[in-house]
Amino acid sequence: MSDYKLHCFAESGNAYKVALMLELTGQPWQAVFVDFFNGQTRGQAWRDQVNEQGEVPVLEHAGETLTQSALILEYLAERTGQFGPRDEAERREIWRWMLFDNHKFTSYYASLRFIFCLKKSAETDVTRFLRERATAAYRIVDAHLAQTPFMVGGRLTIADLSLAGYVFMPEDTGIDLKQFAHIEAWKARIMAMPGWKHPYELMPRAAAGD
Ligand SMILES: N[C@@H](CCC(=O)N[C@@H](CS)C(=O)NCC(=O)O)C(=O)O
Repeated sequence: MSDYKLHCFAESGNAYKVALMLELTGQPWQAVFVDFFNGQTRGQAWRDQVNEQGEVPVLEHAGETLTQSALILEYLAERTGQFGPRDEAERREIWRWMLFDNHKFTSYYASLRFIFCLKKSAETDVTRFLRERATAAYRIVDAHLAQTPFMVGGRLTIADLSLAGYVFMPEDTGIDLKQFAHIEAWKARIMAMPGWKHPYELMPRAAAGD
């Protein structure tokens, strides 16, 4: 029996952060498919019974229901003893990058990808604004990674797993990701971790035609 149940869907980079953590730490886990594109997370039943914030990912474990990927990553680091901070200074540094990720790096990129690639919106001021903001956040992370192989403490931590949510997604957002050479090298280091899997391989998708 799986210890962990992760409510997720393949296209969710926020869920991928948690799925990859479970996979890299070798936890038995089970994916529960969320039909996001048909509005499941917007329904009252989902909000009443699963997550009042109306978001994926949701992790069920040992009678607890956890939401917010950064908090879930910290929970898993504490329970597995892997990829967490070694001291208080590292803990603060990890949270500093996870907050930056949630507010800017993931947030602008994921919104752009959703509107432009998945919803196939035309180019508008909104897509241009999101691309500019996402590019600025990528530039900041790229500059940090020019000095260190991983975000905090020179080794893979949950800060990297948080920032890595969307970087393996294949859709073309109109940002030339090859310009971020240090991010590309960091991605290769993450892909080399034993147990790494692509998000579309790790989490369930709606059946074709759904
Ligand atoms: N800060 C949240 C963001 C979660 C999030 O935005 N999830 C998306 C799917 S990838 C979602 O459920 N969005 C629904 C909505 O915003 O209405 C986290 O890191 O868990």
